[in-house]
Amino acid sequence: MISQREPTDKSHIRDTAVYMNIDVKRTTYIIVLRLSLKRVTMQTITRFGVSIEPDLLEKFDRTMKKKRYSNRSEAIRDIIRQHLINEHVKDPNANVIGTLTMVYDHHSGPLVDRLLEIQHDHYQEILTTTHIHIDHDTCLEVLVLKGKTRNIKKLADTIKSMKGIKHGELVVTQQTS
Ligand code: NI
Repeated sequence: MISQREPTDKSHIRDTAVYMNIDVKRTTYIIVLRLSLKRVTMQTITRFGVSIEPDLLEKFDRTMKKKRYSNRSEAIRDIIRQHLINEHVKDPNANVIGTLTMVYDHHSGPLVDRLLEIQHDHYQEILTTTHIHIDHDTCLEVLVLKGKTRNIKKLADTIKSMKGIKHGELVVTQQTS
């Protein structure tokens, strides 16, 4: 059984009024429920049970504590969200947003010119760029990207495979939840 926190916002209870008018002779019951809009729109939490081998659960709990989760529910919710995002961004036509982080030596032949050229070719996908000079030779550059998975991955792969790029990492998420 998974322990789960109740929603902490209890303000809807304050706004809930119940009026009862009971006419016993007529045996009619009129019940008026006035619920606040907040109560109606508040997302409910569903509890569910999970069957799991003890040793697997033990490993999960160890990892969960290492990652600073205070309870299993929060950890499981994050894993589910991550899984859904991973599935979403797999679709070549999905709208994604993310970053490409790269490290390179700016002395590496025509790399800088080529990088600029590629970025101008993809101005529609690149929202912004940040360049930091790490030391005399090395640069860290971050591109903030937005567009279809297909185009973003193609751009990232083109840059990452260029001679002189020491490290490149693409991180994407879905544009809206
Ligand atoms: Ni630099």
